Amino acid sequence: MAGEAQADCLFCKIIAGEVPATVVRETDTTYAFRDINPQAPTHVLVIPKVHYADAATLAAAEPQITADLLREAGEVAAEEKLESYRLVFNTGSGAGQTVFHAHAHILGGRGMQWPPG
Ligand code: IU
Repeated sequence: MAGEAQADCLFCKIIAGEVPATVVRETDTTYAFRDINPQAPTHVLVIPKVHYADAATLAAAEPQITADLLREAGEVAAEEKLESYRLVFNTGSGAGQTVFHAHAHILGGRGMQWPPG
């Protein structure tokens, strides 16, 4: 059912402590941890503890948790002392989404190009 932990979901396993991750912050509704394959000096993922496949699906079902997630992204950026950063929600495999549990990438600590590749 939407929102419930999925046995085959990597990020649900991270939340459950079944797959290791370097935790940066945790709240009642969100979890932030360092990306295992960082694409910038700072690369943190913020995820909701409830399972939804992508950010838009999460937002439609859980607007408060979506707001929590965005606020937490800002808290991570502040703690990591990022003056500027990129917040990315890859949505769909064509856009590079590989884990189908909603997540925000926080990327910072280097210059960024626009448009992204
Ligand atoms: P994507 O937007 O779905 O491609 O992002 C998934 C991210 O999850 C990607 O950057 C991976 O490096 C990251 N990741 C991780 O942090 N820990 C893991 O155990 C695995 C993937 I597998």
